[in-house]
Amino acid sequence: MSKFIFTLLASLIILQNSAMAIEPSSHPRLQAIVDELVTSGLYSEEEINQVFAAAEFKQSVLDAMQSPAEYKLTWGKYRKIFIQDDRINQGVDFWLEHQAALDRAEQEYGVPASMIVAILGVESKFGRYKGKHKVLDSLVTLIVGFERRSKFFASELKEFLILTKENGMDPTEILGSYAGAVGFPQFISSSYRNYAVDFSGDGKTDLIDQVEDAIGSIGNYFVENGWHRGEPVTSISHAVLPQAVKDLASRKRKVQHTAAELRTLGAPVAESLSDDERLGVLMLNINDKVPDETKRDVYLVRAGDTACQIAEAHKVSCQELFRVNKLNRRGDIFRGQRLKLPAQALQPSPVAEGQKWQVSGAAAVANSSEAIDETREIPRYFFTHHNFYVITRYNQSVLYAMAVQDLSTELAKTYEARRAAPVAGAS
Ligand SMILES: [Ca+2]
Repeated sequence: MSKFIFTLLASLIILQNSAMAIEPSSHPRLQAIVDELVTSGLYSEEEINQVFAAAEFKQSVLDAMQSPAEYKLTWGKYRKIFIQDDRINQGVDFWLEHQAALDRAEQEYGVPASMIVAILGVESKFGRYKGKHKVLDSLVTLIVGFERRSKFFASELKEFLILTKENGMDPTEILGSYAGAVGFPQFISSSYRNYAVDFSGDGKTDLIDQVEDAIGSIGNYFVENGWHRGEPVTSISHAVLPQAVKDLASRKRKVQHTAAELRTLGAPVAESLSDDERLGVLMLNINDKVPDETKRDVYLVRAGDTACQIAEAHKVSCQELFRVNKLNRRGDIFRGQRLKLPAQALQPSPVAEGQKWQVSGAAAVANSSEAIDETREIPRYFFTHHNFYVITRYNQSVLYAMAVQDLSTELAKTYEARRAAPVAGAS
């Protein structure tokens, strides 16, 4: 049997079993990591073989990868996961409990305590959900089974193996998300190595068990990604704006307009902002789709789909779908592949009354049975500031950034109210 056929068969066997050991030699990217770490002297051959002997392919990881919340939920549902009393109250408890570290991080990094708490709330519910997947299994599975991002996850696996070695952690035991993010702030390995800090000062940088390190590391992450101390995230939430300003609304992940330009169009930009301050305009509205710039234009291929059927269903030409996705002439696609949809498929269509917010464009299914949050029915226009886009460095979705910002605002309100209120039972 040729080596190629053998490798192919081995891969197929691996893919058919939900949990099974993986040989590094079964995949060139795994073998490259082994070679590099052994050559560099960081791992002995025996040591790295022991690590890989413990790695298992997990179908559950691939399944989870196919349906992250930003794809499958409407903005209304997505927001509700995070903006709810339970999470807000736990967040304020967390804030009061770790007040000193949060104050220190706010001072040192200029990132408000409410923002750090909000990130922890969205990422792990303040450390309650740090992930149940073995990071080693997740990363190996994604390298072997998630072709589109195999290269990225291979890079993360290498970082993970260096990270654990440098920090004296057992790489076969660390738990995290299905995508390999760990600890209170759910850092992936490259972020851990680049941005984590020892904020507790005990000589260890531990995002899994040391909450103080997690708090400081989020502050540092934000600063390293361009956070501007003292600046707002979003400024107004406004339903009535001149049409010319509304027309500027986009979900591009950058600040595109100067305050002067917006003022000329009649936008109520805060007087405190100088003319050269750069802002984005973001709109969230129940009657329009709420496409996410990074994720909206995607169709998840199901078993039995053909490229041209997908094109037809989305009213674009076969040719255009091939071109945008760089498909070969046969239009080969595979189950689980994310196909980009060309621009003409993304024009907002008339929306039936009662239809929900839609997140992911054509891939989202309207759900009219769910009760609509009345307070969110009016269009919300925001001026987004530079700091808003720093949040999208943490997670590329503008919906994520908006959920974090909304949670941060709610946390700050409840925190102030709790501090102002007399302690229950005190006389
Ligand atoms: Ca520490």
